[in-house]
Amino acid sequence: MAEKLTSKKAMELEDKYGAHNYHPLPVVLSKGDGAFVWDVEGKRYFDFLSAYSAVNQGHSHPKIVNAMIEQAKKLTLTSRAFYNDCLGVYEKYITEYFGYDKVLPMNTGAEADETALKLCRKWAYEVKGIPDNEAKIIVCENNFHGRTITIVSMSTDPDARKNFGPFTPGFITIPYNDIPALEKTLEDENVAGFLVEPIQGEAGVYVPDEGYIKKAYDLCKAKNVLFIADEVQTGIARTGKLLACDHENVHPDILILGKAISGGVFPISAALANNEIMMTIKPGEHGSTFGGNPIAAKVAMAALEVVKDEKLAEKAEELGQIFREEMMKIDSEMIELVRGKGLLNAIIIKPKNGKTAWDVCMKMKENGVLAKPTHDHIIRFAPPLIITKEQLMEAIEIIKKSILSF
Ligand code: IF1
Repeated sequence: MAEKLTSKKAMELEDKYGAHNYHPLPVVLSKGDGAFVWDVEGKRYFDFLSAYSAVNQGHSHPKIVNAMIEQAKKLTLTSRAFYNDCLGVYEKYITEYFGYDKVLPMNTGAEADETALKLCRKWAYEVKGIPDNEAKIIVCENNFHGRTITIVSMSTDPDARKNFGPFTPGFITIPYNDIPALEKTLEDENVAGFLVEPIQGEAGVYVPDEGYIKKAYDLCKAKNVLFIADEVQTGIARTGKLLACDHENVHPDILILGKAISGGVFPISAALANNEIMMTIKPGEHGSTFGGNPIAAKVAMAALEVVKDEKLAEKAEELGQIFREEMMKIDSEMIELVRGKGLLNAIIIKPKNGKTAWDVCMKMKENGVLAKPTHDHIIRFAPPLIITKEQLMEAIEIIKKSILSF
């Protein structure tokens, strides 16, 4: 009988045989259902990370899992060398769902961001008429768009860039939430696009001023520059609307989706755009082995259906307000700031007696809530959007107790 895998053994295996490209919280999960996950020893936790907002529909949502199982038994992968009976149906579904002419299906968020960058450059040369190899794309400081070398070429995070050079040229960095800086940079005739997160997730749930996204969009349109929204983390109902851009009625020229487009069941991402942009890519100019595979097509349709059927955006809006109100009531000098939108929230922790955000997360883990610090002093809270009000209140009590224990 193979020895039962303990948490300790599981962590040892990862340490010995896996790359050390993460420093996980010391908890080994083996089961997920709805807002909960269980560790190997059977202890239950509220999941307040949702795999960085990929599990918005809750762990192992039956409708999504069944869609995957049914399709997997029938046809898993054809590649795009041939047609199949799932992709076109999915493409119609998702383009009507978000209001675009076409979709380019990929797998990870980074691939969808790379696709958006390629579409923007292609459009720059073949539609806007920017001189060859002169196209520039504006990005924001403290952005996060993935881990490929071109994407970290846009990053301002030293840890993301150190010893990964040389970097891809053609990017201009401006401060986030700074309209004058954007206006000035748009004077450059060779600017083709502006790539921005409607809320900067990794930077610590940095919510820009009201109206920032709309003003940025308008400035881009006035200069025939593409407004490209990376909604990999903020999309799919997380911030209280289907898309974070919906809070300001902005319809991005290129929309980048990932994570919860699959409910965390399968790696699925997409770039959506209208024909003027999308048709600049011709057969053989871009693609991916798994992009738009039959399982992804069925899983994404089921996951998006759940968002509508279970009114996850409305729930995120309502429960998010309760969460922030309750966090602001906690009488602790460790809580410097509470910020967020919908159920994408964060608290900025001020260290106390040497205790940091990591210690708060370890205490919450002990008490049954899983969350993880980003940038040392910020704790992000992003539960699955299917969490009930009662469950949220129970988790809030645990968070309060944990913080007040210092
Ligand atoms: C990690 C956080 C990081 C993203 C946005 C694209 C991607 C992401 C706005 C790329 C991915 C993940 C990646 C994961 C941790 C998490 C993350 F912001 F969500 F917390 F890293 F910053 N655009 N975010 O947030 O999508 O290729 O990963 O599918 O890399 O550590 P991906």
